[in-house]
Amino acid sequence: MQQNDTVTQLKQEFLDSLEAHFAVSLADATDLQRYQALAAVVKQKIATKWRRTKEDYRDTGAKQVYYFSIEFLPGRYLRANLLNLGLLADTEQMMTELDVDFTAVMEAEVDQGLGNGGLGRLASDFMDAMPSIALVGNGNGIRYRYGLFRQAFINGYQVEYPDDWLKNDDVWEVRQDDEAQVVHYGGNVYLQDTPDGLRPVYDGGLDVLAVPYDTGMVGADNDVVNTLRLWSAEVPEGVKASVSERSVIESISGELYPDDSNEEGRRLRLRQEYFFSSAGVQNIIKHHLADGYSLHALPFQVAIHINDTHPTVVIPEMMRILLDEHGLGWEEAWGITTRTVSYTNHTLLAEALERWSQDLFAQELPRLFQLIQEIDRHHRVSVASEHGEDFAWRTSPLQDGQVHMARLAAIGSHAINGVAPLHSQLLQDKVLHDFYILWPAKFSNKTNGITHRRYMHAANESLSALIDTKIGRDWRKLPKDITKLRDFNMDEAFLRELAVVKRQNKQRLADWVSHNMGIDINVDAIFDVQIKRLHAYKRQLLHLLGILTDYLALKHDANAYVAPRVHIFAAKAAPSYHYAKQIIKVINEVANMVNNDPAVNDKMQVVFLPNYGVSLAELIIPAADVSEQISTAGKEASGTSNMKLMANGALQLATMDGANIDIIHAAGAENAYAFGMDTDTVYKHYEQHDYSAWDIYQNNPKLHRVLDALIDGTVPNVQEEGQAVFDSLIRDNDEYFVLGDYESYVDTQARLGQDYQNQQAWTRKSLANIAASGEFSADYTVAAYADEIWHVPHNLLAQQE
Ligand code: 26W
Repeated sequence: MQQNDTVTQLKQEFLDSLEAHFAVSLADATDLQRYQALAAVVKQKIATKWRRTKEDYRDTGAKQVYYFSIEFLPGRYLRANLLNLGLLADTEQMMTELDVDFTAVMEAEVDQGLGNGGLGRLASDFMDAMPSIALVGNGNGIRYRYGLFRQAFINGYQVEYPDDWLKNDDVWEVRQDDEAQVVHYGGNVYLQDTPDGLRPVYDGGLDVLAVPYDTGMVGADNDVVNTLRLWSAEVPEGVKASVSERSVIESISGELYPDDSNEEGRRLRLRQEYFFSSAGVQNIIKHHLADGYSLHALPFQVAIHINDTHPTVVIPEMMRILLDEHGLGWEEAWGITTRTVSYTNHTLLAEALERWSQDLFAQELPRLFQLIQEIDRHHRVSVASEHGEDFAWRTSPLQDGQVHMARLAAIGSHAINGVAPLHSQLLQDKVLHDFYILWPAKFSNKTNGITHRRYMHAANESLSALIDTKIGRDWRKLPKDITKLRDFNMDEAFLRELAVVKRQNKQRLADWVSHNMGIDINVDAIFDVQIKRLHAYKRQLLHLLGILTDYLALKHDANAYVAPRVHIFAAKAAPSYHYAKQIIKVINEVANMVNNDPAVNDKMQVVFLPNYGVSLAELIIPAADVSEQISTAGKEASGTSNMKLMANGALQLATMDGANIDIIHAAGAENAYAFGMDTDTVYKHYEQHDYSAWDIYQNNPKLHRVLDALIDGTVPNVQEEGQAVFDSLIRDNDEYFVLGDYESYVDTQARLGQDYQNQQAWTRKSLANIAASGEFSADYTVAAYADEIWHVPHNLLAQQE
């Protein structure tokens, strides 16, 4: 069909849909109605491919991958779906012809935020990559009634509001009542001798109905549409539940656990973990048997991947189903389970490794607890003879009154991976070293990836179009082909065009900031960006100390040179993470101070954009000049904003941590700004206890002055918070070595500021980053999981014109 015909047809479908759904004309329709009407048209186009994909999977008996994740962070679907359907340009043209503000229409869609940060967004990037490389893979998670809280600042303090994302209904989901599963909690369980062996008898407890809502995951330029299945908790039909019993049940899918920090677990969280794990596994096995396969064929037909340890109860749940419901023996059930399940670790922070109190666990999931005791016993017996009692004890899932989920995941799966080379190495050498001794072949690395489609092709259309003019469109299907761009790094006209695109994106962000925050930022300045969850180890504080350093220099030293910068922060702090919230307050007060000081604010501005999420990321990332990735070395498993920012031409200011290392390697060290202690140095300090924040403070007058500014009234309105920051750095000896990396950070920033003044040389470095970003495509990441862990076919070239 000619493009014009497509546009004409789309227009008709859109106008018809508006009338059918809302009985309005285009002129009278609100943006929300326009969005919903257009989404309905798009959903229809997805539906046919979706039905065919499902039928095809069933008819061919293809092996299915199920990605179990307690978080998915899809953001908005409309633009991404249009892009993948090949209809984005036509829709834009249609909207222009209709004189409709398409951006406003897209912004009427709620940003679906059923995740905290990197882990959840990675899951959604994988949901985009799987169908795009024709991989048979589905998501399995929770349909939280409320997503991650919406963040606002009042007086510089974070306040949290509920994220009522279903207020206008979700256009994309389909409720599947006939697929509902019952999930059982609590009560007592006894083992009874029957002719078939020991069988559990349940007494009391709580039955919860898990109802799935499915959303089509649209492949890019192909006919594949996979399924993301999110479960919602309801009272089972026929059960008479009081109002309070009803709310206990519904709370299981009530809200996302808003914490990816080191906070203690809660009963509800455990219930959530079991909820989607049990519903998912029950449903998978039900279909497997209905399709005529034997349970022994499960590992050949199904791969269950657990995204961090939150779905680890999948392991004892599978054992329960195989043993109790189907009468298999322990060894055969264990073989089937471990060959089906694989596990990715996403954190090196000891306090973030999940552990549950055994008492709580046994109360909530009594049968699973028995099975974990049995897993524990088998493990000890098989390990102790060769490795000794102490080793067996150290690696046991049950120890010190707790259930150790990472141990259970490592024992009960056939593959364990980290998410960047350094992280995977540290897992082997430190965090999971004992398990590496036991089963070295289980371990591998799968470096994270991102979807260029959302973060580049859709969010930065002008950059993508400019690249097309140089190297054609093949790179959009094979992201590594973007290296061809390197041939143009001496093409001065092209470098100028790249700079123009960057400037337009900066202007777009500046307009947003002006409109939403009332601050006019300088688009000629360096846009220095740090966007990620607020956490001590990510060291937003180091960035802040750098800002204060520049500020004090400009105030007190007439000869100071500071390259003009706009410092851009966006971050949510876990509601219970008091220290992170104090840091937010301090950053906001420093921002106020700087932005309202005419003596400095032609040289520096600081903006903290509220309510960071996927949509805001799509706006900020194309506008970034500098990507701050400054975690303490050895703490950030991978990072993924680092990849998104490099793909959009930002240069990294980075520690040698996580995937920063690989990004610097890919782009070339001369095209990035590495600084700070490496992992070995950090570990040595921890081991030798020889780090003294006090000494650094005493011996560095510049730093001394900066830290004092937090407590001597220089920064206004932060009496308590400034003191808290000061105390954590000095009195508590700076757990994350902020002061240890300070000098190196400040020097590197100064060098970067100088370099930026040569626009052409800077743009050339920017180009080097863009051109090296292809290898960080999630398409390759997922393909590697498929080849080496899931053993399912895929086709990286499944995207045809
Ligand atoms: C107990 C609460 C909780 C919830 C989530 C603890 C820990 C988590 C996750 C494991 C935290 C997380 O999102 N990790 C991030 O995963 C990304 C994707 O692999 C990595 O890029 C980030 O480096 C890592 O911090």
